Amino acid sequence: MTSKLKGAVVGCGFFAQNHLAGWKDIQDVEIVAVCDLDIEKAKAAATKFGIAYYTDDVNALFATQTLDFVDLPTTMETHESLVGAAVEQNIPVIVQKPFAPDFEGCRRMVAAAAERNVTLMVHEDFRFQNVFRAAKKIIDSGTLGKLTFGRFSWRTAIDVYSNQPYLINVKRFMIMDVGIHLLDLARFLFGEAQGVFCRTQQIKEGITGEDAATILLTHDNGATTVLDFSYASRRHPDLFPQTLVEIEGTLGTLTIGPNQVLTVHSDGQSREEQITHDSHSWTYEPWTQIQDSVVHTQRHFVESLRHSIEPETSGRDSLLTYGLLEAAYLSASTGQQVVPERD
Ligand code: NAD
Ligand code: 89V
Repeated sequence: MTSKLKGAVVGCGFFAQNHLAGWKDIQDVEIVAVCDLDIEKAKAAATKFGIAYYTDDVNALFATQTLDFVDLPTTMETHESLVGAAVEQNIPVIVQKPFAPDFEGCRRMVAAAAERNVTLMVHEDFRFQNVFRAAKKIIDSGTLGKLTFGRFSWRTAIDVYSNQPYLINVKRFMIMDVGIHLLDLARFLFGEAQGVFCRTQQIKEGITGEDAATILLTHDNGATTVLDFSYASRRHPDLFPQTLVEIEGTLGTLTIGPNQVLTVHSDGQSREEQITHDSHSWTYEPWTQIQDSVVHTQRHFVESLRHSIEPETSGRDSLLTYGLLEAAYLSASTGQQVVPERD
């Protein structure tokens, strides 16, 4: 029997509630401490999740607790200093997306972790949804042949601003908040991309950044993917938070339709399966799919620590995703296709 990994959660806001609940579902992890600048939030989390230690000071946390890892479900402008503080103590880190407000910040965190050989993973959860793990297996089996085209579509009018009011005032909004998930998915399923074209739109009045975007990627393997996503799409039913997908290859097609119905057409035959998310006692609609993927992401982090392997969405790997994001913003502002930076 190996002993439980002892972790701390820094940041006890809106999305951290899912992290805290998720860690409870992982048998070989114990969250021993929580921290939030707002001591009331830290105290509430400690009470709700039965955690002995809470504080509003991350330095006190590191000074008093023996930790195997730290989880940072805070907003991006806090990541560099918090990651830096953990890495300085040689404590492995999992940090929420977006990784940092700019590419340089991402690079500095990756360099700091590499210098001390400390595991750094970005909590990028879409690729850990059951339906995308199933799609990846089918692609890797060769059933679709060589991939030629993909479309990833995420469109909703959910009121994101009530739970995450800071999104009203961010300059880089939709690509940072949701596009980043689709860029990671495109890399996960199609591999790296060498060309990025992007158009952004601001549809809702009174916000600072874009709330819709369309990105076209040219992949190294010759495939084209289109990523379209919007917080201003008034559809019925509203499928939040589902991603609809079409993937074409030389031998067949794969689609992910509403309610995670995955269909494969290949070799003159069609098969259809609903790939549901796992159920947990604490999840609720419409967030269940995302909440379930939080647990899968956390498990992957724990397995990476247990087996001393680099996580799929390590800080280093995530630089490739953030290179695409930077290229998308540059393309949107110049109207030109952009070659992404790769390191
Ligand atoms: P939030 O503002 O509700 O919570 C952040 C908390 O961190 C706040 O309570 C704040 O006081 C605390 N904090 C900030 N700096 C701190 C510090 N130095 N020490 C201790 N506590 C500190 O934010 P949120 O809406 O929960 O979002 C957090 C992150 O989660 C964002 O980056 C967001 O994009 C991401 N998110 C991801 C998903 C997903 O599906 N993966 C969904 C929603 C949000
Ligand atoms: O931050 C996020 O990832 C969220 C989402 C709704 C996509 O979970 O905004």
